Amino acid sequence: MSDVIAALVHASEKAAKIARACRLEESLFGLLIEEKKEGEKNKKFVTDFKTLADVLVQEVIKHDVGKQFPGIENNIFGEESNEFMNGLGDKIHVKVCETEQETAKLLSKVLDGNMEAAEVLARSAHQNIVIPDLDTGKIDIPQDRLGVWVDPIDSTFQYIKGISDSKPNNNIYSHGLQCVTILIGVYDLHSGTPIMGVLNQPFAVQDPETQRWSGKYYWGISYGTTNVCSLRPHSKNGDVSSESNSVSAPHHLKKGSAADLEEERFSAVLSTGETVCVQTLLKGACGDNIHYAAGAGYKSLCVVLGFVDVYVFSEDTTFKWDCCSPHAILKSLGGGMADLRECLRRRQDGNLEDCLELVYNAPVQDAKGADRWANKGGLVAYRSRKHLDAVLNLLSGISV
Ligand code: 2IP
Ligand code: CA
Repeated sequence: MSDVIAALVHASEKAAKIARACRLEESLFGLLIEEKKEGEKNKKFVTDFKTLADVLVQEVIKHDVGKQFPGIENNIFGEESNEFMNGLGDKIHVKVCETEQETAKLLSKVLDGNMEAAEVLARSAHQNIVIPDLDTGKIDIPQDRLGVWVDPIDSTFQYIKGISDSKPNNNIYSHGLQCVTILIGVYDLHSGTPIMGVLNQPFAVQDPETQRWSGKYYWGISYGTTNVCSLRPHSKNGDVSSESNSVSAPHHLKKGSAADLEEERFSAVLSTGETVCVQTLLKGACGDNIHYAAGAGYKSLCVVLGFVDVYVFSEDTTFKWDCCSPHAILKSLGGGMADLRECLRRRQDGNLEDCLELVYNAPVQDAKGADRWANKGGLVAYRSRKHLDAVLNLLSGISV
């Protein structure tokens, strides 16, 4: 099964290349933007966008992973539908075809006959990519238990805006291309628990001379008693992961009255869409250690990398595809992603220990479109249980 994570990392790297290729060419990028249909709209944005890059990335992931593990493609789900409308009003189902030429021909229909652009995209969809060995060890997970959530491009808004000169504060980018992520999460179809995640940041570092972007990726597996994460085994060789590890060193606190107080303190990253009430409570507890950032995937990454202790969101505008991948990675690191409201409800009923983690196999009843897969109760992403408890203590009074 370690082959599955390698296939997912491989697919995410190809996806990242496509995402970068689409941004490189301004005119091409302009061509790719299309409004979402009513049922698919994330209600938070007045204007939300579906891009061909988004759809193509999702189809590439389906195609490549399905080719290696036949059957799995039927259990790969995502935010995007592959139906696309071109300028002439023709409905086209975007997919990766057998050959590069066939894919180019299909894409040219979406691009109103722009064969040059279609060929560039088809080339990136069919390109060969080599990734280093992942060093996962041997893990056996029955393939027919696996479901996959894909968010081909999270933070589409930042992707479309394309700001490249945003500056980080305490390692955290509040906006900009750095907040864009590609999320591939695997879960158990029966229990709904997350098992593996790949989180790819296609625009992680920009070369100041060439202006070219390079990406980073992170993965984790949490299955039974096995927990493996890219941030651990690779911590000594100076690669992506060791750099992230160096900033994520946990601070160990001594027990005692002052230390207990310290334990209540934590740092958090929030959405700018967070409610005033929750923001006020968190500001009171975290002081200056409150940050704001775009992208559900990117905020989760800030927790994965230890830039902050928690990502709290009390609203219902994140979805299963936003969370499955980072959730699996956090789980592999000893943390998780809890359903905020359900945890608070259980506490109010006197069950202090009983927390509900997000699950990925159950749609919201009576909901339609994207809302079927919304995280209705909000979320808390955390690396350590004590930080989850601190958040729940703090928010125990909000209405559930
Ligand atoms: C969005 C994206 C937004 C996020 C929202 C997600 O996904 O991650 O940035 O809002 O919850 O659903 P916020 O940045 O306020 O957390 P997408 O970009 O794929 O629509
Ligand atoms: Ca998303």
